[in-house]
Amino acid sequence: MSAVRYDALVIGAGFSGLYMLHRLRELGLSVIAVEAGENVGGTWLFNRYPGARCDIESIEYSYSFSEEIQQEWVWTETMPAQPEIEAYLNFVADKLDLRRDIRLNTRVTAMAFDADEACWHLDTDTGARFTASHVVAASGILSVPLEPDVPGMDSFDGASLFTACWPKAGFDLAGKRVGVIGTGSTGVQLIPVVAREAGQLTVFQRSAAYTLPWDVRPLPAAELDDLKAAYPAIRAAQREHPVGAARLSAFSLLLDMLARPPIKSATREEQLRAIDEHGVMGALNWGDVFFDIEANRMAAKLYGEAIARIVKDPVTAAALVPTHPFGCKRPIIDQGYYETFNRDNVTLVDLRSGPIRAVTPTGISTEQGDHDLDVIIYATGFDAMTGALSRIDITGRDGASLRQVWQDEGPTSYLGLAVAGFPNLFIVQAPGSPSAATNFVAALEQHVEWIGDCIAHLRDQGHRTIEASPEAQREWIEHTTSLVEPTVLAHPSCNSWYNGANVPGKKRRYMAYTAGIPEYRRRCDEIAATGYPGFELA
Ligand code: N01
Repeated sequence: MSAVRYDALVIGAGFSGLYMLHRLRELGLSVIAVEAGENVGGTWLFNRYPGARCDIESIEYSYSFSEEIQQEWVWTETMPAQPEIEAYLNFVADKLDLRRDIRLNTRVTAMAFDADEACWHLDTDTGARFTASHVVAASGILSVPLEPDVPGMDSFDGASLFTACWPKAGFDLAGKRVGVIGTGSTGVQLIPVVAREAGQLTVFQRSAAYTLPWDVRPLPAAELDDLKAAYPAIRAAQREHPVGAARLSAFSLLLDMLARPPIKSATREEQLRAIDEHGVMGALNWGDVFFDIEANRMAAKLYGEAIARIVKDPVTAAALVPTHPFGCKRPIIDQGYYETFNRDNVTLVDLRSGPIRAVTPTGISTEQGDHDLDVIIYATGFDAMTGALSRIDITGRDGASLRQVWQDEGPTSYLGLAVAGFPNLFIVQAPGSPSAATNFVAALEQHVEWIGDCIAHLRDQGHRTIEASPEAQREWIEHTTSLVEPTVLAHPSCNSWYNGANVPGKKRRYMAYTAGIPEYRRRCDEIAATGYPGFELA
């Protein structure tokens, strides 16, 4: 098939891709979005598992660029569940008439930069080929599920379900013996819901979670109307907030902790009063937990005491206490997670006392014993930040392979937006961007707008290419790394997808920019206003 040439091609039609397509179209460019899925929605299309929900308030986890959209769309809960976000993104796609420029069920498999023509040639799994002067990868930071490497997975006679590609029609778990592997954000959301439905639930936990209880409530129409009327102030506050969410969220909770007194100078009575009054939240709510590993361990111990007040079986309660520092993995909020372990039909298997040996035809065999199951649910995480683009064969200038660069140098970029050696390729929320440490929607809007302005500038000034310089890239990564060095995030016991530790062989580096979106925006804007230093424009 012959290639069609566009001014720009967007990879992905999730939250980032939809807005990028709209923005570029508004600039008068010919643009197409190519999406592997059967519909728009990205992560909010695939992660349809029971209990899937956002942990940021709907009125902040939504596009701010269109007054019409934010006034028309009706959120029904304070924190939106997956079906509502999927419906919202479909509404946006229709409202902005985006579908005519989206090619669904089409996965980009390879792309190569043509230096003579200053463009990218792209191949897809349908055989359709495209050529575009600019490519914007809006392929998501958590879009490639990580299948665990457990021997015998294929031998299981029951049903194997993966949270990140949950069946569209749902799955009836009623009365079944269900095993869940994984207790990250996904597992913690899923487990209470499955426990209510399944006959028997066995949770296989390798790392215990820190998770804070949270009430999600319906948003009455009158309250939503008030919020909509207050949108100018809400969006302005959000814009100035380091995590891009000024109202309460999992992230803002952590930020608020920084202003609290240190646990190290709290008396035992003060510590106990904290968990008397605020439960598990009170255990962690101290100003020194992010900077002092000893303080962090004290908080973890207190956290264990708070769990023991909820979970009745003392062995289960002890097994639920995390052994990694608080803050290393993403903050989690839950609806009734610990209470779930008081149910008669729920059993916790602490894999720290004996790991999984294999999946067998009848269930899961661990070093502690065997468990017969009808269904196994894998909630085992993602190859985050670099996973999606590493699975495309991307060849930049002089034959450079992006997959190889990230393998050799670790997850690198300039400004979390572009990688040296890959001209005219922008990445929405690449490693080194605020992304994973913030409200993703606020972060992506800033990126989409900056990228759109940059491409318009190139067009207006007659530049054919833009490319990050290796020096600027090195300095940027040194800067982002230095930001986490004084914190527990840099502690060797901190293992998470944020630093690639969950993927065997992935070079370890903390991948998010942690100085907050306003400071990040200031830096990006300054670069744009001063002729794009750190980039070569040709
Ligand atoms: O993935 P995770 P997730 N045997 O990597 C375990 C976003 N999100 O999908 O920690 C046994 O956090 C693994 O154990 P360990 C959010 O950004 C947001 O839960 O490696 N266990 C861990 O317990 C989040 O951070 C929302 O020891 C195995 C779990 O699987 C990100 O997505 C909701 C294993 C993976 O946890 C990812 O969360 C959901 C094995 N072989 C997700 N392999 C909200 O907005 C892995 N594990 C609320």
